[in-house]
Amino acid sequence: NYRVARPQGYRVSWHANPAVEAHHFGQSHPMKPWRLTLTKQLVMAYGMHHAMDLYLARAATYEEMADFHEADYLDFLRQVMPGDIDRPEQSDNVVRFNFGDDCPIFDGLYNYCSLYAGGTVDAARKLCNNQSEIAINWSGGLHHAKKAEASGFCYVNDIVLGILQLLRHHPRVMYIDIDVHHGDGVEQAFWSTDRVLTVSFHKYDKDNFFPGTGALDDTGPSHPLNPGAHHSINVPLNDGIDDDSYIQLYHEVIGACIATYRPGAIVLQCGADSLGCDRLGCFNLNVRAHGACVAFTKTFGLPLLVVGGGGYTPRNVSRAWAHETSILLEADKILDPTIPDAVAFRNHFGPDYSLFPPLSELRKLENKNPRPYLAGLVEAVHEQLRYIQG
Ligand code: ZLV
Ligand code: CA
Ligand code: ZN
Repeated sequence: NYRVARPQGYRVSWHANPAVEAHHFGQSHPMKPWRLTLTKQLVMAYGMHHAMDLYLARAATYEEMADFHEADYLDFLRQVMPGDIDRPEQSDNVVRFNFGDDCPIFDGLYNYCSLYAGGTVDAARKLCNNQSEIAINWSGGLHHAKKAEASGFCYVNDIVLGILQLLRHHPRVMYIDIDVHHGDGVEQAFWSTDRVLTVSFHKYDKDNFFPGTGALDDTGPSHPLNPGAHHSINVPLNDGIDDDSYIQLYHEVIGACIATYRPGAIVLQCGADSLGCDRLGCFNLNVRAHGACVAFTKTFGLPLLVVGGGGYTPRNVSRAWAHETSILLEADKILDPTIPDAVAFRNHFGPDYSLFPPLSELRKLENKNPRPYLAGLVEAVHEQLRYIQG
């Protein structure tokens, strides 16, 4: 038992393939795979790579992706070319599979998808073999992809593929999603099973915020013969939620869910678009509060698969994910909050050069989540948990 041999903390593995970082969604598209380069530079400048097992992610195979995705869809994804978006003979499939402005067809698309998916599948397998206790893939977390449809910048649902691996070893897996958007693709994939409990915190506005699902009462198919009933937990929020409210809500909801459901493993999607100052988000969290969710999740000591997700202000995405890497390594207390002189692209972190810039003060945002509203959410979750067995 290496917990004795390594009193320092858990065995942490890092799964990445640098080829992912070089892909481009297009000039004006908010998704920038380059944010992964920035994250890696910070992690290395702090020397954190010395404290983890580093794995070069393989590309997921077609067959591995077909564990969730339909062959028709994967065939299209594999052969499609950038110009096809305007080719009449492809237009049926472009529409059917939802390619377009949110999900553009760019150079190397299939390579990009299979690499980020491979990282998550590898990470899940390391956890199953006991070769890792906490496995990280910041390039994964693409929670909107459906079995035969691209959606919201996501093409292959690496999270679903990772959970399917974990389900080979664990009777129950819990999925937690702190991206500002609803984790609809993961929720839908496991809508009919009681072996996965999905919990998403997100901005909810049916008509004006993507994807428009994830209301408090969307709790799973309610038919009494369906085991998946009640196994989707949604925590719908309004603009401007602040650090203290979010952390308290997270502790209450996640603490209660884990106590009731008793999962064998946890998958945590750490979308960084829930930070203040995100280009697409509307919450008001600082890096430390986002990290506090990761820290709390880790306290349960369960096998933990950590993935990225959204995050559209690259300098802050990389700060959050570097900080969260340090939390998982139990090195957060010893990192200098001033970003090391030697970091590549250091100019991106000015003028403060801090890991913890005052994001919540940079853009004045009213917190439209009054205390009684949040208390009502917690109460509703407790009520829902009465239907769930661990
Ligand atoms: O962070 O998009 O609102 C995980 C994640 O959760 C929409 N899409 C849909 C509904 C109508 N469309 C808008 C089409 C716009 C296409 C291009 C943008 C371009 C520039 C700036 C912002 C956007 C954009 N798109 C903002 N929000 C959207 C959403 C998709 C959000 C996906 C979040 C993904 C990675
Ligand atoms: Ca979410
Ligand atoms: Zn998002």
